[in-house]
Amino acid sequence: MFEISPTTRLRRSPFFEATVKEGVTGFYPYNQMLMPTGFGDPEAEYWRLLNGVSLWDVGVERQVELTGRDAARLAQILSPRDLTKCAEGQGKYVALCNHAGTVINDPILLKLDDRRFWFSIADSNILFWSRAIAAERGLDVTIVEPDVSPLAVQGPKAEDVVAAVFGDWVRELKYFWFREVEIEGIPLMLARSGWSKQGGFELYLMDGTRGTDLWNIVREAGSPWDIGPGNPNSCERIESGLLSWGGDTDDGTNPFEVRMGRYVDLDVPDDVVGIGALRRIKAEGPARHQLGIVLDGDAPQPSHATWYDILQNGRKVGDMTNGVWSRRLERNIGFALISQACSPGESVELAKDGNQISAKLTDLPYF
Ligand code: THG
Repeated sequence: MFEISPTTRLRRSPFFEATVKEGVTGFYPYNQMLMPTGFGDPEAEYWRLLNGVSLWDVGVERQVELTGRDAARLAQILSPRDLTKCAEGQGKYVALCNHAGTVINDPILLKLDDRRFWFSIADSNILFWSRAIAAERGLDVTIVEPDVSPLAVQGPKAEDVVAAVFGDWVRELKYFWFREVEIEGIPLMLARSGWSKQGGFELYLMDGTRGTDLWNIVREAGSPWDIGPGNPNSCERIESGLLSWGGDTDDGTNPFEVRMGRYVDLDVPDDVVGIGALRRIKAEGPARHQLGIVLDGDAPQPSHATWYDILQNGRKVGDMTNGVWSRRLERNIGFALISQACSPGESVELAKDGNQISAKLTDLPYF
């Protein structure tokens, strides 16, 4: 037996105490923080997200804040998506790429105003990356990780709960737009977003001392709809086709390979990092694409902790990057990062723990 030794290297979210009180059963590290991974009843947590409303500590989605005269310029230099039409109070899903066109993070960009932006990041260090690019380009911008921690309210009843707390105006808030609000003296940004396709909001808490207070306010307001704790749900997100950067991508994955081509504008200025490589990749045609893969058999497979080879006619053609027992399809489903030569409808074999499992490629999303 061993334990994780006490360390400041695994930071706690402002909602940590609240999740412990709720009976959190596991964590994994994400952005050098502890990310809750369950509350002991995966079945109930899944159906609550699909039919009701679920409350998630996603404080690990750290913000990288750009402030200053060149903040907008730097945001564009880092994102191969045209940001000229991004309005104040609007968010955009972007693929940050390196000079080779490899996706190094897939944050939501929030435009607070012309001189202030947040990248709400996935699990890689964009603080160092953006500081390095800003310094090399001589830009006038300050880059910090602010005291901001998202709390997600997800599910078909999320709107009722968030409206009960903040008012009916939230029902008019458009997808990925946000507004600054306060509740009981707690400052936050309220956005319509979240890593599920069941609808919902994210409350970007802007005072890390008030995490438990905010959790309790939403928890109590949600009791008529039977709100309960949850976390980003791997089953729902695979069924819905949502990408997990670092889980479904490797050190050579470009946006076109993982269905992010629609977030790449090839005519952004030439100083955007990676745009030259992306134009070249687009012209030559990317090597792989992302498809669904459905395994034969109706018994749940153990969860993934590694990629598995996908074979066709005995040759490796790709990897199954993530897989899960789909409670709606009652099949093991997953994502395939696979040669462009393979298409939906084709049969493949999955090499898993010494066995070969027959499988079929499908389109994404599943729902
Ligand atoms: N919310 C916030 N920050 C985040 C995430 C989040 N940071 C890390 C991670 N999640 C970033 N990755 C994603 C991936 C997908 C989506 C959002 C963040 C997403 N995608 C939709 C889709 O693919 O269908 C919609 C994208 C669009 O059309 O614009 O929502 O969840 N704060």
